[in-house]
Amino acid sequence: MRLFAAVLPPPEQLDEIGHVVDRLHRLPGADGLRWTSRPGWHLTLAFMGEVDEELLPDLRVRLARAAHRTPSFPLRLHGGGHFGRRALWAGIAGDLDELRLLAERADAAARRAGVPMDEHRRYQAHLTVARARGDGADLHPFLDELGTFEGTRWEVGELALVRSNLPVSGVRGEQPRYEKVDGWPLGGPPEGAG
Ligand code: 2AM
Repeated sequence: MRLFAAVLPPPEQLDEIGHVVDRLHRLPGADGLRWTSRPGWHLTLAFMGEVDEELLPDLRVRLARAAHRTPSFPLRLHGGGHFGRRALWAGIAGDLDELRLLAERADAAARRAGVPMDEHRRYQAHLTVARARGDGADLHPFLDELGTFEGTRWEVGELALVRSNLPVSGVRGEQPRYEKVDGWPLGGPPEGAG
């Protein structure tokens, strides 16, 4: 199955960015973008791609350990950014050092469990709200609106393992469906307890 590790912002914070994205939908050019589906909004920590079922038990143990080693930390959604002309995202502020550490630990957990991971790119925390079709699009009008957004703070308390179900219908613009398959508390109980 296709998997990734993620932080899932709470509903209140997703509503806040949801209101901004509602406004983005009304801007010229919005129909040309593919807007990501809200129930699936997440901050990717480590993308694993197809993972063999037989690796799952060890992967789970290692992700639990990665979560356990990381104390909970504050984040908020803040402003926006883009990857070239292709992806439009909400940015993240708060304890980015701890977020980056959690991403590195999730990546290392997957690697050690035998998941072939891509080479490291610099970790850029983001929440993708839209992707451009074809050759890309001018995302600046959307960035102007996103730029002033300041979300409220929340305490990240969980590392989630999420399954990505790719669309099978062939309907143009259909989005992957994301499904949380497991989660581990940050900081967790002492190892060996229980
Ligand atoms: P994105 O939001 O920047 O597109 C599930 O596909 C999640 O994993 C997405 O949030 C996506 O990031 C991220 N991801 C990272 N590398 C990926 C890859 N090579 N293929 C698909 N998704 C990837």
